[in-house]
Amino acid sequence: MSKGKLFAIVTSLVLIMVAVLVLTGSVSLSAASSPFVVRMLDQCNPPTFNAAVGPGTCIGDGTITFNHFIATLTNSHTVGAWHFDPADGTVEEGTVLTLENRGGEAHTFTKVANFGGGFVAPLNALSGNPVPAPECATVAFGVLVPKPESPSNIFVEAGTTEMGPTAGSPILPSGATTRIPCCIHPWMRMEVTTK
Ligand SMILES: [Cu+2]
Repeated sequence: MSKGKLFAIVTSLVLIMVAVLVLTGSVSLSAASSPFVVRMLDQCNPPTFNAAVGPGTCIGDGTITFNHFIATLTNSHTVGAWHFDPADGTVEEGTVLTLENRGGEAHTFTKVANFGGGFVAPLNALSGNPVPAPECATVAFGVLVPKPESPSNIFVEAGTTEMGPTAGSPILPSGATTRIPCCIHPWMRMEVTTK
């Protein structure tokens, strides 16, 4: 083999290796840098919510007063400003969900078998979900007791971000659609499908 041919072969091998490194590097980089972001949103108005429910219930600069919130829930059984964004999504195995609470109140990200009520009885009643989902609450002496926090029942405080489950894990099994409500505001619902 001539020196020229050898040089050409070595050069092309090096180029292929560089290409492979760049490709695999960029693939893992894009997978790591594009988690599936779930936003938890509301528009609670701090002065009126904190006066009605208690100090620290609501922070931020939301514009929907407590009275308007209750009136809307009574009439419509839902308040649109309290929602997950997106409300549904399809994710690849290995995708890590990021839970961003951009609202002024706490919300939960809770896996349930079936949608139902949460652990706040008045909000269950007004939203037309009288029976709590067992993954949200147990009933003890007629009182709703929230289920403790766990990897499938994640409480996200206002203005904070938490790591959620990974698609393909038992919480978000592959080839299935998983139902996820907020156990405080049971009309807040989303569905995640893992490919
Ligand atoms: Cu909520």
